[in-house]
Amino acid sequence: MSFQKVFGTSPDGSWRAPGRVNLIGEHTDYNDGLVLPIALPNRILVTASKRDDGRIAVASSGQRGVIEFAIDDLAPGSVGDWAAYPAGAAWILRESGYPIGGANLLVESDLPSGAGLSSSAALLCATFVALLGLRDLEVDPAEIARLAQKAENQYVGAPVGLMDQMASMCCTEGHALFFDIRAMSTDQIPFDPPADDLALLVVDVKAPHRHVDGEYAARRKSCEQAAAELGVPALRSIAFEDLDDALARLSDDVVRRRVRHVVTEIRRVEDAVALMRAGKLREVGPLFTASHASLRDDFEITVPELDVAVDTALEAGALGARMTGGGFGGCIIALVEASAADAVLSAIEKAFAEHGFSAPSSLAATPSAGASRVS
Ligand code: GAF
Repeated sequence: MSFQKVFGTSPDGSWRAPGRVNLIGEHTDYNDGLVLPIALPNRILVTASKRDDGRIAVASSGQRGVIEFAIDDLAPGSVGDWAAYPAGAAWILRESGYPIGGANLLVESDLPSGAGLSSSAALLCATFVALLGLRDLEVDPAEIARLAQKAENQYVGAPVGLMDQMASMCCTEGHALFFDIRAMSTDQIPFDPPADDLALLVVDVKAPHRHVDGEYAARRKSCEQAAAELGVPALRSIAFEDLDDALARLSDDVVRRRVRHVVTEIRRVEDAVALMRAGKLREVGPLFTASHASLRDDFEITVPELDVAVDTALEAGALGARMTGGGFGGCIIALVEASAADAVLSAIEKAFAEHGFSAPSSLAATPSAGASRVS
């Protein structure tokens, strides 16, 4: 799609923001916990030109037409569908006092949407870096991530945590981002499976999910209710060693299982990071598998496609496998010996055909850099 053809002017620059896969630490971010995502090479690209009339026009190579709105008229929910994301970015920038003027934005993507790879956060982050970059406004990447979360929570209405935006803004090439939400601190953990003759497979099980629906919000609400019942600000405050005592104080069995997932998952992130720092990447595999079991049995956010993909990967020799992202579809990751990668992928394809599921697809999980200006 030619920028010149769509907007009748030439662009001032292009900015990219990547999607992510989370290695471990699922549904822990909104509990003030720990997460460990990597950014993908797949990204959303926003090509932009300045306007000085206070208006933003957005077009997407995947959608028909141009959507245009005045920044001053924006209010939560005022622009719908995919354009809600760029509109939400402009709205929170206006609310936060950033002088963004106006812009033409062309959105292009090689990041599958609805696959749990954080295309929403990537679209938001790419819009932020483009709108700020057009005006040479320098803003700390973690602050942009926080603004992107606010836009998604308050403008789009999706109660997501802060992991995806931080991954899109703050990941670095060759590393996983160890992000402690309570401390708002980050550490870059070297992550290079090929150096250990390993591979990280990412398999899209093609059972699309959405966060705006009730299940994600319901999980978040149970966690917040449990924290209130236990008298703590967030479930992060429950130490792994105190888990049994905490569970005994909760009245509802479902809530008890939600809490058990969150507290044990935070411990698994700590264990995974310790193993990676010690150069024992192979030993992280069983933690992936334990995470999946917890998400399936205690948090109840897996679907048959995710469970079949994980079980098949393990039967075919994976060192560990788990669903990644918000759940109810999306992708699994599997840590495998590099020599076994093809066999594991073929086994998953075969199992999907036998179950009558849509054919899965895989993508390269090279740990990549966060958002940046491209040209
Ligand atoms: C989605 C959300 F957007 C994240 O904030 C996080 O909660 C994740 O699901 C689950 O770990 O990607």
